[in-house]
Amino acid sequence: TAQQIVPLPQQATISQQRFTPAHSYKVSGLKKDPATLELLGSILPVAGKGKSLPLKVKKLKKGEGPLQRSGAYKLEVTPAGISIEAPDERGVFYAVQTLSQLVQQEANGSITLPEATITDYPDVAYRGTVEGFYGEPWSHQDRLEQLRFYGKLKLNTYIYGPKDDPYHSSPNWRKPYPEQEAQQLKEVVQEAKRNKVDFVWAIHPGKDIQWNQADSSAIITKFNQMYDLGVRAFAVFFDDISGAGTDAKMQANMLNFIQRQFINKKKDVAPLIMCPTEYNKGWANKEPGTYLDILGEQLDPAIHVMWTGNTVVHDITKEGLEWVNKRIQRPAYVWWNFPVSDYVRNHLLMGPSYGIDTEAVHDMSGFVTNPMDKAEASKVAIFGVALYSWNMKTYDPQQAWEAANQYVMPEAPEAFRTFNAHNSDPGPNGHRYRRDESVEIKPYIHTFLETYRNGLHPSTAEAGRIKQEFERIAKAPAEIRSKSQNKRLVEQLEPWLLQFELLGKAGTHTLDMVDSRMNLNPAAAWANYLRVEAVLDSMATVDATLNQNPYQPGVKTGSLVLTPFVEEVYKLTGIHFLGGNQSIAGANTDASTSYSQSQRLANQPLLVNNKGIAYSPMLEVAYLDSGEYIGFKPAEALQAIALYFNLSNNNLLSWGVFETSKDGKVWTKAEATAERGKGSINLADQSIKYVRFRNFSDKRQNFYLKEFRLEVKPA
Ligand code: LTM
Repeated sequence: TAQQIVPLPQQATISQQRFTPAHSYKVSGLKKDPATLELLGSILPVAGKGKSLPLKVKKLKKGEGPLQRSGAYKLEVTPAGISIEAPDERGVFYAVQTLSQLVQQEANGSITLPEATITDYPDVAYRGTVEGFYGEPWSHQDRLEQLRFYGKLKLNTYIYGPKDDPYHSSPNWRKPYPEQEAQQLKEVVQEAKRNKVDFVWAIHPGKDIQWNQADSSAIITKFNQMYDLGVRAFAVFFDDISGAGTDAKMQANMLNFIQRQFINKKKDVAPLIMCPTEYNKGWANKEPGTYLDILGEQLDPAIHVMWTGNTVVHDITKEGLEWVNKRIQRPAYVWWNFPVSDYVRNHLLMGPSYGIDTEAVHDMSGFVTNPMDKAEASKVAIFGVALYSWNMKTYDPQQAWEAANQYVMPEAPEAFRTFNAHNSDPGPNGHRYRRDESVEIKPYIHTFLETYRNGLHPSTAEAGRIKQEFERIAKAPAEIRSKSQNKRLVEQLEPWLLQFELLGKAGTHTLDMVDSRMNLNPAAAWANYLRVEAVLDSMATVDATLNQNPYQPGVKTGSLVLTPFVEEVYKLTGIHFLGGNQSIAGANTDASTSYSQSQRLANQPLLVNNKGIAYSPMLEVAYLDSGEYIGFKPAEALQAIALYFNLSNNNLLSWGVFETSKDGKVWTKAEATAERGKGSINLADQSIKYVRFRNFSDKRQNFYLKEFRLEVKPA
């Protein structure tokens, strides 16, 4: 049925009966487009000699309405032949993609087709992804595979802007790519063309741009180099910068210059895209006539302006878009920061793509998602975005997610679904963005816990349902590893698969422990208690040894509902058996805290362990307003040894001061030296109980919170 075609066509009549084509097909009207021909040849018998059925491709007549959009098509399938009408090559390619979903290979080797009439077109003109995250960029192979995936799902945009590509951003944006990288990008561009995806190459020059002729020319020179590699779509990003580069008038001037001197002169490049510095409402100056209004008034109307929503990482709402669209005087090009995980690197975001407004079709010019550094794992979320942006009104996040689990791991969809259902929330984070997790089991867990907290016997119905889930969890990783043909996906999931399997075991033992305790079998309960403890220990080891990045090291799974459940039931049972306050294996009981007064850093998580306390590094620009400070108060039992900082600000000590205190009232200046905002301070004075860094100037000061860490030892 039509429901089985992804993304869902706008209008489709598809018969229940299927027929076997009487002959092979003779293709006419298909202009030299090897990719579409090849795809056709792989799904249908395409004629050599003898009798044949017509497969006619026609250019759709010029007219009005959605069928004129790039990628639109009409497809008609009858036993007498197939006809495709489309306004462009992309539309023909999409018609053949749809056709490939109608064709079925039968057991006897023949193929069958249903009779079908389909009229289809995209809701949003530009749909796809922006590889725009911090951290290790996607591999070459990952990119090629993504583009094939986009082609199948009728996504037409891939914006290339990995923050850690030095030739996209500082320090090397002015330089050409070295030979090997250039060659690989050329291959990526070719794969994009085959899949009718616009490869958009983005430059991120704002960290050190000079507003002069030399740098304007440097951008155009670089764009020309990329043009020579085959690139036909371009973007300029001004996100996450501070200083001179943030000036709206200068940005608009420069972009208009690029529009005139490059975009307009080349006849074959797509509209220019820019990402503003104030790319979300939370950071936007709301005063009339400021940054966004300046862009709105001065920027050539042909240039697209990106927008992440009400905050950096946020749902996308119609109201939010209406707000910004008025200011930028054009529909925003949405940059959705999901399922990107560069700010929560110990989590995977495998849940549904929800929180994107299905009423907002007229309020956006494009919709791209910023994915995880794990390209294959990101396909679940990207699948949702493909369905949403093609046919918005019919988009149902849950249904799309169910279909994605099938589509991305057809060999083990149930196991994959189980894994994804419990790996979706990013955990507490500086953006305060949270996702639902473990939705189906959550009510049972709540009831169970309420009962158990009161020392009562949870009902067998609840306990049984929960145990069944943990058993499923324990089995899912092995099934995924053995059945999935997608080795790259399994590799990207592996640390979390390992942790998930352990969680399944810990949970199963937990239920056995409670059961034996309630059935007055303390010996068995105790044995299970020790089993839970052992598995929690293993989980702590995995967390402390795998995925040890400096940002959010470790491996979290089921972190919203299931892991806290196991930990609490283990703890309650420990109290029952052992009395007192049992600490959870591997968990940190350190009472060190931050001692900060800063609006910007209020939600920034801390990394605390027995060696010290640190701010989780921040990716975007940080600031302290006049008088604000960031600092730490180590736990009573600990003594501060040294403070390490890397705030990436050349004049750090001209506006900020490091201070220590015994009581949090009287502060003493700590002598510090800093090179480009980086340094350390020795604190080997036993009486120091507080350390902080304070902005003593009379205005806001920007910096990057790359490192701010207090080393401690037992007092
Ligand atoms: O979102 C934008 C426009 N810029 C950056 C991204 O590079 C980053 O991946 C996300 C999520 O951390 N946040 C940003 O600020």
